Amino acid sequence: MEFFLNKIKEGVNKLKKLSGVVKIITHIDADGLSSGAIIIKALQREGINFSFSSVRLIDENVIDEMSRENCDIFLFLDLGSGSLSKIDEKLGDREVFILDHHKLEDYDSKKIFLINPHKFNLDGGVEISSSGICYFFAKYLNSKNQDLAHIALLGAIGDMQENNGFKSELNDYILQDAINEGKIEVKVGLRMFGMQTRPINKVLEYSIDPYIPGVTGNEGLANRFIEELEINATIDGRYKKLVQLDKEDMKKLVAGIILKRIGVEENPDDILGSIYLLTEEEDESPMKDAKEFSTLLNSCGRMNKASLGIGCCLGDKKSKNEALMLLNNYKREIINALNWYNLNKDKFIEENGYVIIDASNNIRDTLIGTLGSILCRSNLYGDGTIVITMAYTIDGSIKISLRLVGKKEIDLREVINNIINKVGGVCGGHRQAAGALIDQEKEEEFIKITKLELNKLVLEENANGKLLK
Ligand SMILES: [Mn+2]
Repeated sequence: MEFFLNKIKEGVNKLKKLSGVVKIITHIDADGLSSGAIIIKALQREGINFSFSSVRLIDENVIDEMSRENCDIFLFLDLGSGSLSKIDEKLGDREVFILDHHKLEDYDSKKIFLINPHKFNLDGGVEISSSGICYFFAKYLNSKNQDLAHIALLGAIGDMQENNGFKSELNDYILQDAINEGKIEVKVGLRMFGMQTRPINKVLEYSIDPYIPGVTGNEGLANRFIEELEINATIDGRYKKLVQLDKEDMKKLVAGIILKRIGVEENPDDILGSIYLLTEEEDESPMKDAKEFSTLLNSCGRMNKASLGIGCCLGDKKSKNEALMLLNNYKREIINALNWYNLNKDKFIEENGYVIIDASNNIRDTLIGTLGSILCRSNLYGDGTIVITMAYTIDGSIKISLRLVGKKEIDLREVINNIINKVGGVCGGHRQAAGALIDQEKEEEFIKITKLELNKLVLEENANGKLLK
């Protein structure tokens, strides 16, 4: 860990000695936008000139575009580690910094200043996200930037590095900074998504982790469950939000959920956990609870409004208002995507161990991963099923996304890598969520090869006794 932090310090010292215009390139997810927000604020404080853009994915076109930019210094945030040789080739004449936690291309560049935890035997999937790296970078640049620690937590949470607490010294350190700065307050409460914003019945119906047997996934049963608890759950005939329940009712609810889980779930009382509240945000806003905030950031990115997300991170009022409106549009689009899925359910390729959902022009390409994630959490497919969703992009490519139902010893990044090696295209991601971009004329070929590869994988799994169902 010390070597890793020293590497970051070294990067800061190198940047300090350089002059010229900086170009920041970030990924569009919550971690990428948090990374961008931290670095933008830090550069502003130093009076360094910069421009900024955000991308879904690094490919040759993006790097080509960058090479035409009139900039001296490039900062790649939350991406770039998989494209070292290409970046080296096209941007070798400029100063390039990569602050990223994704898996590395096996390539040794002398020119790129790469800060990546995997190089230091740290697990970038769990121990630190890119916004965490950017936070340390900013803090070493100027100790004032300690007031940005909470933004790094949004990125870490967005990248699923929080699971009933952070599981690494690095993330715990950032959390402590955020608490010391008075920006974050940690409370123990129900580990449920939407405490601040959603009506109770919806929170219960959609609660997958923790799972509530006989309630999760069923609107009628969720409503009946609330009735049976005999709590004061409504105001003016409408369901309250969880934060509006009084203490006694909250206790009844917690007890009721535990009762439902006894005998069915492994740890029935494992429903309470840390909740991270942003002290400066208003109650019941989607930016109060860090989990909801990171979801909001993801929506901004997916709706091609990255700068709004960054504005929200930096506390800009106008961005916040616009982002709230955007969130509503986003929800509407997700519902449309789910409706499309339901109408076309019988048309998808569904085999033992996987399903391929090709939405072509019917769903925005940036929503395809979200659709996959929702389908994985909805009890529609068996544990271990690989859910592949695809959609056309505006520039003639196809965006592909891989998600997994439940937890399983499978590396989706490796799976897509194998396929893309045969089909052509670019890919990246993590063990539990991976993606790719291919040309539209490769659609048929991609599906054919994916089927072959996955059938092979399922056979191997079966032979190993790890039955995919
Ligand atoms: Mn990330």
